[in-house]
Amino acid sequence: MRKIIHVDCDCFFAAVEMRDNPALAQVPMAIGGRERRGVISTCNYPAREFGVRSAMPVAQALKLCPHLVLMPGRMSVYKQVSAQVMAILRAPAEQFEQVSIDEAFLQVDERHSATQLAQQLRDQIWQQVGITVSAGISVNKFLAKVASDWNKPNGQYLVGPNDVAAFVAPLPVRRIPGVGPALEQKLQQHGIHTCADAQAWSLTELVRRFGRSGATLFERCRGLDERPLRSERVRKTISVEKTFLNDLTGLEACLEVLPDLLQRWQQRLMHAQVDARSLAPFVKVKFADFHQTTLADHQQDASADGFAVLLARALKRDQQPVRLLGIGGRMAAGDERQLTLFEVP
Ligand code: TTP
Ligand code: MG
Repeated sequence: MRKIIHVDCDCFFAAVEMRDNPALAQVPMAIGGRERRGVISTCNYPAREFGVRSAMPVAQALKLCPHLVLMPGRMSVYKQVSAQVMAILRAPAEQFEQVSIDEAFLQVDERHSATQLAQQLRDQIWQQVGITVSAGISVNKFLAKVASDWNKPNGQYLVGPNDVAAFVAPLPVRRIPGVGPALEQKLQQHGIHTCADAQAWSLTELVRRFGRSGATLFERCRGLDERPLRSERVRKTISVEKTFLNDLTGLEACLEVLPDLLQRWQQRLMHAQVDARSLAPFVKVKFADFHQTTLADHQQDASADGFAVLLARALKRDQQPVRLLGIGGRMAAGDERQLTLFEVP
């Protein structure tokens, strides 16, 4: 039996703002611009009591909560905080999958208490990063994800192997990731509101009525989910590019910047400990009107000469001046692990 923990930060962007300015914790506050047609990214829990929600137009949020404090948002800070959180979560995991900026799955050693580990990680994030997170612990990704919402904010919930049947039976099908409003409505028309309702249907019937979603529903409504954690995306290419202050005109001008690009690219390869000879070269050209083209050729070497040939051919595709040039190399299929092991920072 696997042990999976799903961790999701509480009102993430808002939590970072409240950490840096604790006065904001006492008032309803949201991240969102006052510009026309702006939407709310997220809001703190006091704001949620007024009905303010993510993706809601700012104008509507202000109607629900006229004294809502609006913050413009600081994406670069949120990314840094996210990286800190992810580093803490990744450390004890046997397998790790980051799902979004504030959310990740960990698969942990079956011999350890996942409940204790989750508590420990939440404490550590609070102490070292200064925000609260919630966790769900269960035997698969689906159940862990639903469980992390159960005691939100700043809580955790365990769905143990013996609790699965009782946990899913009353669960509204809408809580199953992948069941959106449209499918929910369709299911309701067939009398399916909860997982228990769906369990009464055979696999054949579910698939006949709802296609592939029906097959997934058949599993999820029983609390089944075999999906493995998807570890880091495999890196298949290494490339560098440059946007020019003034557009370049003609092949000559483009060839002049090639040595500089090549040098930067070779540095990347060195860091990644990858041999240029194992890569198929490609060039990328973005023209003045932002039209973009990529040209690859396995017959060419990933060398100065090879790139020059590709560049000449790519430029023939459009007569416009060039605003961006890029060069890169693609791993041959099956050779990808090398790049994963030596990820470039
Ligand atoms: P969520 O985890 O969906 O939301 P949250 O962390 O703000 O709140 P919760 O406590 O319910 O988990 O999203 C994470 C961040 O992603 C959120 O802080 C802001 C951003 N985001 C948007 O910018 N727009 C959106 O519509 C959503 C849903 C999230
Ligand atoms: Mg969140």
